Amino acid sequence: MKLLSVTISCILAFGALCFVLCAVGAEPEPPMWDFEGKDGKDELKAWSAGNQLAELEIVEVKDKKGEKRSVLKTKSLGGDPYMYPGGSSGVVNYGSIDGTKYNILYMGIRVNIPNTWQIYYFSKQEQGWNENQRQNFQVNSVDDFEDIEVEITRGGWDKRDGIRFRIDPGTAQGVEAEIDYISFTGSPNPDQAVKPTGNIAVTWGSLKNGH
Ligand SMILES: [Ca+2]
Repeated sequence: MKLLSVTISCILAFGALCFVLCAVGAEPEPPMWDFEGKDGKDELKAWSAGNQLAELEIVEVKDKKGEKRSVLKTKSLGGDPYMYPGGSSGVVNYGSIDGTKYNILYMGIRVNIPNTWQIYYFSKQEQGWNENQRQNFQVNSVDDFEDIEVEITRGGWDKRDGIRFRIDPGTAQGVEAEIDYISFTGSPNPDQAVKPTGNIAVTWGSLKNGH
């Protein structure tokens, strides 16, 4: 009888150990927002329009093909607009991002004027919203929504973790931005995907060099 109870105890202990290891090993998915449905509107309540931005709102618009898209809409009111997805500069409601695994920012965007946008970030290795942890990228999608892919390397994003971020939708006044989604794992609606026109290699080169 004692042997049986020892055996059961061992099995239970082993099971508990496996459970703990699984929990520790489970990696959080990086955050993704597509601004669809009621969840999208609820989610937006957590966001902060940190500086020089018209109110963040979710609206339904049509793309060039006439397809409906639910988008985050805002407008820059100065040369340094920024917003914190899923929180504020101090707290966010998503698990921090591992830059060694997720170093490409995917966004579906339509704008009224081409402009330079920025991503700033905060990491475990460098706990400040420093200029070093900033990457610029060009958004030119005036005619229709485009799926932008930005490989983030500046400041060592791709070697850092514990990351949270902010988006600066433009670096000038008067940029009207319609953002269909923000993701680090690709477009949530690949059937709608419209790649940037022109030579992709050139586009990528300009993105990578757009520091
Ligand atoms: Ca959307």
